[in-house]
Amino acid sequence: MENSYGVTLQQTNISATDLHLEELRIKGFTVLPNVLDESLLQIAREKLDAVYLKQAAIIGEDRLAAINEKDLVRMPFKYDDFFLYNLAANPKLLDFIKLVLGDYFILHLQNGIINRPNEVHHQSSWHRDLPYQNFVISKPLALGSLFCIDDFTEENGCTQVVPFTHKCETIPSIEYIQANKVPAVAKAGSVIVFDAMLFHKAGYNASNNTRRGINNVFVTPILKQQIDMPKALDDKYTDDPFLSKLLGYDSAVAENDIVWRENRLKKMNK
Ligand SMILES: O=C(O)CCC(=O)C(=O)O
Ligand SMILES: [Fe+2]
Repeated sequence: MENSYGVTLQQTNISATDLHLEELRIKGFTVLPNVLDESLLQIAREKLDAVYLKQAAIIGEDRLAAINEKDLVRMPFKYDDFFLYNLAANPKLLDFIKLVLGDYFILHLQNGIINRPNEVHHQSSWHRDLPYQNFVISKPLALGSLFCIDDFTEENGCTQVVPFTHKCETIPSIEYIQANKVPAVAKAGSVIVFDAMLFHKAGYNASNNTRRGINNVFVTPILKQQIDMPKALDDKYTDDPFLSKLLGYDSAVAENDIVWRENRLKKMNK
């Protein structure tokens, strides 16, 4: 039992979830353990590598490298719905996300990171997941959910975060970052949930094994998606109300005023 004195107001937590919420709110990140089991992780590793090869064949690895996209897998769930059902729409994860973003949020992006030994990855530059934005807001608009597909260790270049920076309008100095960054060490199968405004980066992989992660960013539907998922998916999943909401079909920008009103009539059952 921790002692304290002079305290008249203190948060009390009832469940483990309450502590995760508290960490996310104060530090800007938390680690949810045991979201994926080893059998799913094994499949995820193979499938992620396979989707990357497919994407590299489409665009060309040299051209990917030229735009800082090497070893980055964009929208893997478009190529294999394994990444939709088990990751982006994972019920255990979404139950948690809902506690923060409320009932209406959409998937903004799904990115796979393949952090190979002794190679510098583009994600190993400090950034926010809502890039170019510098503001402080009382509740998050966007949450990152980084699935650890392999163990995240200091040696293999786990994510580095600067706690509390989701509450900093201005990015702190290089000296501050150096002195205050922390490694987000986590077991494979965990999900690092973080405020998208938290300053973070991938670490340098000095081990002999690849470190894979898959980030899913969820946003309030007033923010646009990184890729227009309804268009990219060609009406797939529209027969599933839950997925069509999550994937942004229901909050897509109306083509014009008439369509907007037709949608409203439909929504209000008129
Ligand atoms: O690879 C990591 O640990 C971080 C990845 C990342 O920052 C991202 O996907 O936005
Ligand atoms: Fe990131």
